[in-house]
Amino acid sequence: MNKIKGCIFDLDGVIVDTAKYHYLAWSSLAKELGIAFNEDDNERLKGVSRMESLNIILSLGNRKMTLEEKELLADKKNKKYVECIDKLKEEEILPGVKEFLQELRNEGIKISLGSASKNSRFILDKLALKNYFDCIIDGNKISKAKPDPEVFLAAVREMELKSEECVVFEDALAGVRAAHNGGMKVIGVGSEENLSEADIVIKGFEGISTDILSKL
Ligand code: B16
Ligand code: MG
Repeated sequence: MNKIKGCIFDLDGVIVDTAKYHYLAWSSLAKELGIAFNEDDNERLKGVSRMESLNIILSLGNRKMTLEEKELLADKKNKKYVECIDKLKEEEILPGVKEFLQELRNEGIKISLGSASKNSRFILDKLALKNYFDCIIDGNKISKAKPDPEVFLAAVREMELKSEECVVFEDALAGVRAAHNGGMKVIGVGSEENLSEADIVIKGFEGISTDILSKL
């Protein structure tokens, strides 16, 4: 196998736990709409785009809306979410992530973001992590949701590498499938149970060094 020359990171659930802030914002909107929405429902929104998340919530309440109404609601949710992430602190970077990114930089391995979030740059700024990234591919640059490989293929292209030279770090099954669909290796971040399709699964980055790349 080719030596790994590029690493692509999902954001939510891999670099920082923003799912809890998405949950706060979506539950406040769901409450306003009179739709019951709990943490289990929130699991279904991980890695899914903003509009698709809203569609899932509306379907939970058997509600139909026009595109215009949905756009207003999605904007409202995002305002609430941005209020929450405006307070994000560097301490919220998941354990071991910064050290791992630094090790990749030291070894000359390229780093890209591959996230569905349109707030990615804002979040990386808040966490003071932007300088680690050679490129940022996010929801503003892509239109197809994971498991479509569009987001990761764009990252590979921007890093000027080949898919087989890259590995994706993902916490969502749709993301694992997207990476495989694009011909990349995947390291799942989370539980073996949810991510068994990944090439390797790690619980998190604590104690993980770049040696893991040679195990792929
Ligand atoms: P935004 P990821 C995803 O981030 C989240 O997991 C998902 O819950 C969210 O709906 C999506 O970003 C869009 O986020 O509303 O900020 O554009 O896991 O792909 O990094
Ligand atoms: Mg994620």
